[in-house]
Amino acid sequence: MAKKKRILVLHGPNLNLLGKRQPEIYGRLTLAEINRKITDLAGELGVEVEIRQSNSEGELVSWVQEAPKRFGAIVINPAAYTHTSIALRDAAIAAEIPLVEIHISNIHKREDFRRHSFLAGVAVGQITGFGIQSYLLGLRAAVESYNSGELNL
Ligand code: CA2
Repeated sequence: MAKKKRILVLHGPNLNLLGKRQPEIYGRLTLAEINRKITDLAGELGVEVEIRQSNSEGELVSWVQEAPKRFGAIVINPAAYTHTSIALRDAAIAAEIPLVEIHISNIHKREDFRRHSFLAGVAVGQITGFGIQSYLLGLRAAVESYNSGELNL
């Protein structure tokens, strides 16, 4: 039997607080509940997901760097590092596997500083503003990119 495709799902800083603060922006589901929905969809799509969260930029950079050894694509909500991290962008370029950037809120409808993403230019694409559905749409997009062999360059 063919080996299942593996996709790495990364949550950036403060997303461990989901469901506990600012529900008007980020919804009422906790991170564990969102992860469950991602895992359920992965099952339906016939792929395996590994899901991690970190508040540390360095840890996220290392995970993106190492991803190609075990995963065929990355779905990432870089959270605030979206707007600040050249290091994450450089790691994404080096990884050379499709990376899909997602956001729960629509970053283009919020403060000006959220409109710029350092990752968007090296991602396959950006999905923003669909609430927690953004993760599920992102997973679908990552599977499509993985299947079509598209690189994030
Ligand atoms: O909309 C998104 O998904 C963001 O990536 C979320 C980030 C924000 O900095 C980006 O501009 C857009 C913030 C994540 C913080 O998550 C919290 C969740 C609950 C309570 C407080 C923060």
